[in-house]
Amino acid sequence: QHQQPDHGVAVAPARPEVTRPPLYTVLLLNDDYTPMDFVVDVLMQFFALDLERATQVMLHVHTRGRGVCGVYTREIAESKVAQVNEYARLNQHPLLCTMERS
Ligand code: TYC
Repeated sequence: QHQQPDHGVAVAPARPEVTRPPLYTVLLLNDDYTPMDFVVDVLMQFFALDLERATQVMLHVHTRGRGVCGVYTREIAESKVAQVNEYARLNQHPLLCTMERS
């Protein structure tokens, strides 16, 4: 069997190694004024939840104060937060979306 020559260069062990980017949790915060159906609409439109899951998340936020919309890499999370907050402002609702390092 043919052998590769050993050039004596130190190499990393041949172990399949991946690096994963930091993840960020995107959250919705509760408020007293944003209509429930608007929040459900946001969760369906921007986070691809179906009606049932969007309703569950909305009710969780309503009762617990905050809730998870999804987990993304930094740029995607930043984009979701900006889009949701802009959409809420445009519709004159005080709804707040935020993110934190997972
Ligand atoms: N608390 C709001 C209401 O009673 C509903 C609501 C739910 C608002 C979730 C914001 O992120 C929110 N109309």
